[in-house]
Amino acid sequence: MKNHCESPIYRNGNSLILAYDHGTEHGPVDFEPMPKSADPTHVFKVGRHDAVTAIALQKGNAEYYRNWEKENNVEDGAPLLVKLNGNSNLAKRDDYYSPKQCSVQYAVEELDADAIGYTMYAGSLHEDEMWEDFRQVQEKARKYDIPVVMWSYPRGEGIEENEDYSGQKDPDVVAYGARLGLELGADMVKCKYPGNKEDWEQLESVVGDLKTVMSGGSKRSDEAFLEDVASTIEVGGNGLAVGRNIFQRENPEELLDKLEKVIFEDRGTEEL
Ligand code: FBP
Repeated sequence: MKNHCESPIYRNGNSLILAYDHGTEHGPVDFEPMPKSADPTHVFKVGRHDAVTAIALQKGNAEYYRNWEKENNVEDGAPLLVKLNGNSNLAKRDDYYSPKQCSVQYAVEELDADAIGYTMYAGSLHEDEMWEDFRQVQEKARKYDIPVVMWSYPRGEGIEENEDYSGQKDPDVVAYGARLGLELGADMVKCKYPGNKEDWEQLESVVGDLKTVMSGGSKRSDEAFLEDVASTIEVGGNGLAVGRNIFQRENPEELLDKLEKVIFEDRGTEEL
């Protein structure tokens, strides 16, 4: 873990990452509730909101983003986090695996990335392979001195066989995934919200000073979503990485205004 406090992906030590890799992970179905969100430039524009400290894109959209900035003289676009690996849900595999589509070198030298992201499926039959991929990514990122964000999503056969396992938001499994972020050398870990403040507090107790952000999840009401985010901040979380709860809204700016207060200005939901 390194403290990249000067990195543009942080503001007052916290982050709001606008994740837009869903076309890879889930397919265009995620854009159906808000068809204009299928147009990457619509989401790039949403990323200009002050609350957004990074936009997370796969390689192709990252190239698109940099061109869009250049062609439109955009100077206030969100810092770029290039997501190095990803997988579609079209593939048939024996267990979870997320292959790399972009190198750290390409992300930094060609795309001018401010940070990189990597999905880790600890617990999968392919864990060994992913740890080796991550080792290379992490060591290379150190050379360029940019933050490494781990999407830490433990899942796979090994975990599912455990009779106590309650699903991908199982608090023990989520906390284990967060801890692995620390142990494997990430600078920030992105975890599923286990469902309540106490469980996030438990997670915080096992990661030292590692930055943690809550993964947005499927769309819910403004109130419910803000409550979850505020809960994580209250017990030491560092913000949010969110996709659907932003781009599936007609006017995401309204929610971003509120998230800005909660994440960066230490305001409780009762003050919004
Ligand atoms: P959401 O806020 O929409 O949940 O996005 C967060 C994210 O991590 C995305 O970066 C990614 O596309 C997706 O969730 C993957 O979620 P899962 O693997 O659980 O389907």
